[in-house]
Amino acid sequence: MSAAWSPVRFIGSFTENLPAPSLPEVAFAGRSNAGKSSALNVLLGAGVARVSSTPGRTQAINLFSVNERWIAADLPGYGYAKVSHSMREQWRGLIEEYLSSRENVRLVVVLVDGRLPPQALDMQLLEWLDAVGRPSVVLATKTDTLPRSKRARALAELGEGLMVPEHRMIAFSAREDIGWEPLRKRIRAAVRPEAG
Ligand SMILES: Nc1nc2c(ncn2[C@@H]2O[C@H](COP(=O)(O)OP(=O)(O)OP(=O)(O)O)[C@@H](O)[C@H]2O)c(=O)[nH]1
Ligand SMILES: [Mg+2]
Repeated sequence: MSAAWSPVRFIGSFTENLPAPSLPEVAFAGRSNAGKSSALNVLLGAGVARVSSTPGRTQAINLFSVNERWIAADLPGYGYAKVSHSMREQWRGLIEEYLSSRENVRLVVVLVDGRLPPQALDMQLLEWLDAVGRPSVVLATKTDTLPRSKRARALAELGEGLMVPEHRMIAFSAREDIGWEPLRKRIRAAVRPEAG
């Protein structure tokens, strides 16, 4: 697929005391079931999604070194209805602390289910990222399920609903080669040494 993106090395699973910021970092966030594991599979290989779905690690921030050049941070999924209030608060604390204070985060990839109308929780996260000055892109997943003729319009409408400009929206599918190169390109640009 892309030799420059391997090897991928699991650094660890953290709810506190993250390793000191070093390489440029790209964070992946999204509602539960948005398609994060599937997208990480495409991008970085199956091992990443496997680690991230191991019980006990799903509520933590999982860090992976990619070719020792940048770090992928897999953030716990949000919006899962069965999670207790205190868990939700814990999640918010962990994520907010991470996203607001970790200085090496160059880009946040927010995955949203491209089949659904704009979701309040996604909007809140995106608005909050803007407010704290964190660059973000929206990865609209599962695009393969939409008729080809409707994809462009659907992406535009989702962007309008989320109030995210077109240049920060990427249509994506983990099943078909849709959006893979645009996503990689975006990440490459974000982690370039001179970009920081
Ligand atoms: N058609 C289609 N289905 C997808 C795609 N990506 C994910 N899915 C499906 O959507 C469901 C959730 O995908 P995951 O990748 O497990 O999503 P997740 O965000 O990691 O979900 P959790 O970790 O369980 O919160 C699964 O049934 C996937 O098969 C895609 O690009 N196209
Ligand atoms: Mg997952």
